[in-house]
Amino acid sequence: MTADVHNGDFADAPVLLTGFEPFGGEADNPSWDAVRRLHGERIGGRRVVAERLPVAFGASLQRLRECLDASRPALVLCVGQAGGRAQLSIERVAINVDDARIADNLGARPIDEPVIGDGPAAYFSTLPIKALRAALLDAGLPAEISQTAGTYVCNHVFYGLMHELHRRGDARVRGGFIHIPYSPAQAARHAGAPSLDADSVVRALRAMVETALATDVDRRLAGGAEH
Ligand code: PCA
Repeated sequence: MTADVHNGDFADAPVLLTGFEPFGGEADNPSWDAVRRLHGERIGGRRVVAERLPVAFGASLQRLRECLDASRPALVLCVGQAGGRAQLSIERVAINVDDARIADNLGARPIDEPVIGDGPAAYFSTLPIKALRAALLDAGLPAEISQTAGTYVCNHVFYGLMHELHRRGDARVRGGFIHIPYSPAQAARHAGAPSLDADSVVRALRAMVETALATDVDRRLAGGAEH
């Protein structure tokens, strides 16, 4: 068990934002294109650190753990591309399953394996997800609560993040996962697919970081789904 990582300097702890390298034959990944633009900015009084993760089972989590050790953040938002989704998706739950439809960038294709062998079935996001959705809608940005982050590398990273924060044992440090739509340039190569431009994604991330830092208790707003 790692000791409390903050030792009293929590007030100076940064916000860690992660995005991913391209995968699945795409030239770019809009998650990295957005988070990199916030690197070094101050939001809600905290400095933003942006890092890029590989799209690979195992290696992505290894890199994330290194980023957590190096930056000792107060808040972590991991961001990934969900081609085909029409809205910013605030993920509610990470599950302990790797089940890859396509190989990752290192050629691995795990099927029905746990992310963490002795981990619990699932972790909830510790972000105030309803408050984040409300903030995005207020800002004129399309947003939804998502009940599944899938079973590919994004869910792997989300589960690993929540497991790691739980293990480190500082309940002040909150984290979660946001899926974003294709960029317009990507959607141009996928006929009919919805997209969101990078400026809107950056604005959304800023609003979510601000709101997460300012919200201790989540709001009680409907955000469920029938299927
Ligand atoms: N999206 C993938 C992995 C990397 C990314 O940006 C996913 O949704 O699992």
